[in-house]
Amino acid sequence: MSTAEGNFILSNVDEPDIDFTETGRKLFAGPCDFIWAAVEIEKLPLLGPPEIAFAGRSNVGKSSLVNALTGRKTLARTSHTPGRTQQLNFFALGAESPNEKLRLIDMPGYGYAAVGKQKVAAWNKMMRDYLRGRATLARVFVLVDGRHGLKESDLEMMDLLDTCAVSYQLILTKRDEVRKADQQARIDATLDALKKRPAAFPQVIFTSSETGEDVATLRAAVARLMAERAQGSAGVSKES
Ligand SMILES: Nc1nc2c(ncn2[C@@H]2O[C@H](COP(=O)(O)OP(=O)(O)OP(=O)(O)O)[C@@H](O)[C@H]2O)c(=O)[nH]1
Ligand SMILES: [Mg+2]
Repeated sequence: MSTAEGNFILSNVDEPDIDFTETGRKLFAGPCDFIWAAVEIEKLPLLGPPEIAFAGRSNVGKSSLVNALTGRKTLARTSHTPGRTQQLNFFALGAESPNEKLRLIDMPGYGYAAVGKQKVAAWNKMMRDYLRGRATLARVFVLVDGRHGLKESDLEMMDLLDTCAVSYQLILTKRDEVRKADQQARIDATLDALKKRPAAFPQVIFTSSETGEDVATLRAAVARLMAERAQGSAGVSKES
């Protein structure tokens, strides 16, 4: 599936049975560095490799999941207090250019009012502008607290992504806090809510950044996405 350097071999990418777990492991096992923080939409980094962004309500576990994916504890700053992440934080996987393979973007949370209306409005605008207009954005992972399921503000985010035709996938978080007996029902209810949403990827992953449960599944989903994109652009260049 992949070489030792983590480069993708593109044959058979369309086969649903291919297991991307090992490719995903290798993709995230390399160096990963914080490269950029943006508080204004005018000051984003130049376009580079594909980007995946982590969005979700405040305190849902976005920064924790970036750390879990990359196997680090303190790459992204986390906190018990909502409103920790206050800018778009860019992390480069595979070190900086020219070896950069993928960027992870840890976003501020939505649905949190205690920082003041003006600041929330500014964050929301920046997030929306980024999500709507970033050419290299491959997928947005919308994180939802697995203990509570979808909230109104999540539906609003999904509306925005559907309207802008930005591909997104739902991740339920804090699986370790949800009784085993209730986990499948939570996944099913979330899948149900996705049915009529055109830009939603029809798979829900239920992760725990505490225990690492299903983090490998998410790595594999990202690896598959990368391989599909690489195959897509190879196809385009072949035709032109
Ligand atoms: N039990 C459990 N706690 C988690 C998990 N993921 C995150 N947390 C906790 O949830 C709190 C918020 O985590 P963050 O990763 O900072 O959340 P965030 O979505 O980045 O929050 P903002 O930056 O404020 O929007 C912290 O206390 C984490 O330890 C998880 O999988 N299980
Ligand atoms: Mg955060």
